[in-house]
Amino acid sequence: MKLAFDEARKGTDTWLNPKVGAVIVKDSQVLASGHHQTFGHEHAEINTLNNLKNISMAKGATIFVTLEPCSHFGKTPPCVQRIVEVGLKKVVIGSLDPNPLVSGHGVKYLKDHGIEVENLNIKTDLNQAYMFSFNNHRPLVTLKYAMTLDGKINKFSNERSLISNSIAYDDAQDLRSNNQAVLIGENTFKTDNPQLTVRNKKMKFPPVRIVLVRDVNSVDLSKRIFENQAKIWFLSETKAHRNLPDNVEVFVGDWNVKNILNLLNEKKIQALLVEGGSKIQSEFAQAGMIDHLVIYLAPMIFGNGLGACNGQNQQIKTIEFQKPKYKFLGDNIRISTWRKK
Ligand code: AOF
Ligand code: ZN
Repeated sequence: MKLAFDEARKGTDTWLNPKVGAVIVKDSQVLASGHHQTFGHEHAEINTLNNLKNISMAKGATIFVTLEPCSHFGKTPPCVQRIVEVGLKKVVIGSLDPNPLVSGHGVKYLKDHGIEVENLNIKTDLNQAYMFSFNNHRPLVTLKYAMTLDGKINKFSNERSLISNSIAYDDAQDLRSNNQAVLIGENTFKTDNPQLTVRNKKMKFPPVRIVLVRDVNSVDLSKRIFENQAKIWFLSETKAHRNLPDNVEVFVGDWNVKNILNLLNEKKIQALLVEGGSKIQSEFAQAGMIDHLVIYLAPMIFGNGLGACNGQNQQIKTIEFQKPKYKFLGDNIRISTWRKK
């Protein structure tokens, strides 16, 4: 199973699908291994069976697969059918699949067809957001900001301040690439003018760039976000009555945190990165909707400016986090922590 997990981690473009790996074993010999590589393509079990020298070798063998094999027709046919067809004798799984289309049904199908199934019930971080979003019906929320030693994220509210060094900046790109959506508020959109893209690696499924705006009709179309083809979603209070680029979608509504997370859940977004600014950060904090916090601390003080969460509400409940981890990135420090359970 350890080999199967090592395989699973090789999947780079699985996007909304879990990372899954598998290994086929007979007479204590590893006959083949494989993983799910790309969203919409073959699942781990199928790739592993295809890696056998000869498909007849599957007869009587055991497959170790990190997640319960699927039993539904999705973008690919059910893996359980193929497992039965090729005559595998036993299936050892890392854990059940939380996807309600599959959960428990995969195991039942296999058992109903005379296949021995063992569930090792392994808890891992491998598909953390995938598991979290099915179990909590909302995406896992990471809040990220760069901060000075006096707790400021900006010197003035209408001008961009440089805080992070280039190593911290690169690290934040990796963080973006681990999320399926990146969210900013209107003020950050206007003053920081970010592209919100992942620039340090090629991604088949780059994160959707979400901007909260009062009125999508007043958005300046010369902003840098429009220089890139990755999807853009505007969450606006008013309907668009203008032509927008093809990669733009507009959602109209009252965009409080609860409604934002409901929309993203409907859109199957499993991991959301909130990237500022101060007002939106405060709103997520007030709603108690921060699961993971990443802070880049820079050795400077502004002596003035906007705090990480500047809200109006006087009655916010304190959100407690676990003992933080830290890492030096040059002269900056990355602090990361998970919400206390
Ligand atoms: C497996 N092995 O390697 C993966 C599974 O649309 P589809 O056909 O690609 O199905 C996607 C769903 O299949 C996904 O939500 C999850 O429940 C399961 N993923 N299952 O047996 C795999 N990636
Ligand atoms: Zn499958």
